[in-house]
Amino acid sequence: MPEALGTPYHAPMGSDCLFCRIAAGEIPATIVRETDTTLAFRDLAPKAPVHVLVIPKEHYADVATLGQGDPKLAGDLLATAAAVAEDEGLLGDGFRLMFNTGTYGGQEVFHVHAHLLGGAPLGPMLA
Ligand code: D5M
Repeated sequence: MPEALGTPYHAPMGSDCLFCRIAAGEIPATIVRETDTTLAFRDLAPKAPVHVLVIPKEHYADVATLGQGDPKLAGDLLATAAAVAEDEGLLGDGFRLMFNTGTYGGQEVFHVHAHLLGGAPLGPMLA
């Protein structure tokens, strides 16, 4: 079995966390939207014509931890994702918003992030 989500193993904090460092401005990123609580920036290895990552500035390891720990902040993240989808012209044809979560979910960076993907037909999720 994988480690339980939200355990310290999955929660590098502060300067050990890549996305905390992006949120702090210590590592450059192509930022497309920022609010008081969230940040959206382009993925370094895009899997679609539009591929933006949306994070809370505060560190939560994964979406399970965020959703249970701060539902208001989870809502802020969704609102930012929707605003970016509108800015990127994705509302007409649609888009995919997904959270890889934990080991089985294929999560590689343990600071919760939504992948916003669009700009082309993405096909079925589980082909
Ligand atoms: O996805 C982690 C994602 O993070 C993956 O699509 C690459 C992206 N990534 C990694 N480093 C950076 C930087 N520095 N800028 C932008 N994007 C980055 P996961 O869901 O954890 O597998």
